[in-house]
Amino acid sequence: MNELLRRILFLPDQRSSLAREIDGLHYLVVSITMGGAVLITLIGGYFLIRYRRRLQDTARPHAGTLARPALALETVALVGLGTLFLAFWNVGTRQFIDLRTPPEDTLDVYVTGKQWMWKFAYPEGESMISVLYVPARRPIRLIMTSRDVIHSFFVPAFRIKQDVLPGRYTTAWFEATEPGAYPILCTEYCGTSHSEMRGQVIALDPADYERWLAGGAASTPAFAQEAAAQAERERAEAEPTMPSRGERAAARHNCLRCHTLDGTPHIGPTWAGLYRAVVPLEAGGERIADEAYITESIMDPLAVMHRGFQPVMPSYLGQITPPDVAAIIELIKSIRDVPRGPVVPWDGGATGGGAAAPGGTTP
Ligand code: HEC
Ligand SMILES: [Cu+2]
Repeated sequence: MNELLRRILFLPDQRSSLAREIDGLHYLVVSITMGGAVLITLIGGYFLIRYRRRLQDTARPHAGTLARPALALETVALVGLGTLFLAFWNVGTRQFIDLRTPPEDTLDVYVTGKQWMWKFAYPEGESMISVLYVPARRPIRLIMTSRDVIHSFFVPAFRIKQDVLPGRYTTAWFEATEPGAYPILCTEYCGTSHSEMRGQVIALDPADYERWLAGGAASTPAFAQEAAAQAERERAEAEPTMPSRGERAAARHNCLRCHTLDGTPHIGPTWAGLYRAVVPLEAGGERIADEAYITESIMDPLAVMHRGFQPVMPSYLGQITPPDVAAIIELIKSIRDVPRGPVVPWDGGATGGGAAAPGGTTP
């Protein structure tokens, strides 16, 4: 019966000590509400036919004749619904308390959510990303917090779901009933790659778990290695790429107020097609726009002025972190094939073109 209902409702396997109980309440609520809906539809249909208006009835309404039995029926229905509500509430509360109260002898794991991955740390010192190894048939308590926004830790097979908040700890517990790999999902929309914020709980036989503790991932059974490899692939996909991080850094530092990414002229030279282009310098001579030149332009813009542009770019020395500079360089590299026209300062839309001096061109 459990198996049939589980399949009808498309629920995943029940693999924690509490999963079956939680599904039980779910089945109860779903079957009673479905039963109620069918009953009401049948009674409604019957009344529709039985009491439909016939031609000869027009002068003789039914009203008033049923007052007493109707009242009795209504009382029965109300008491019945009230009892049902109390029954749901009773079972639900008890389950909630079970879910909130971990047993005494739990194994504790610290969980940190961040855009867009799960990190796990064991009190003994191990830590890992995306993959949580636990022994099966042993209660595990998760002590969770977030480094950035609200996330939610969800393991469908265990029927646990708990919000994870920045600046606060929340807890959840489970006991995996058998070894296996169980997907973790984030169920609180947390930004662009929310849907890729995944992971795996790998429940191992206690003996295998000891082996993992001693020898690491290489000494786990094949299913565990496969699941760990998949989690690693998913994590790599969720990781933001260098150019996209560069675009965010450039926006944060207001670079994009003066520079464009699509080749259109602006206050500063466009970044489209800049990488490895030949840049004519105000002081005479020219430079190839490689990593060194780009970094110099960011740290000491007046020392390497692009010919024809105004000396308005501030120095970012001490203002910008090396990872941000690297990400911006990767962004500039990623648009080296975007076509750029003659690189001249934007004339502010003034009539006649103004003082646009000849700029550099791509070789
Ligand atoms: C106030 C406008 C302004 C801002 C803000 C600004 N720049 Fe510039 N940038 C310029 C101008 C004008 C030039 C050309 C003159 C020069 O080389 O200093 C330039 C030149 C450059 C160059 C050399 C390009 C070339 O073709 O020679 C790079 C690289 C650059 N900026 C990167 C950045 C980065 C990265 C930021 C943000 C961290 C930034 N700029 C912020 C105006 C700006
Ligand atoms: Cu999330």
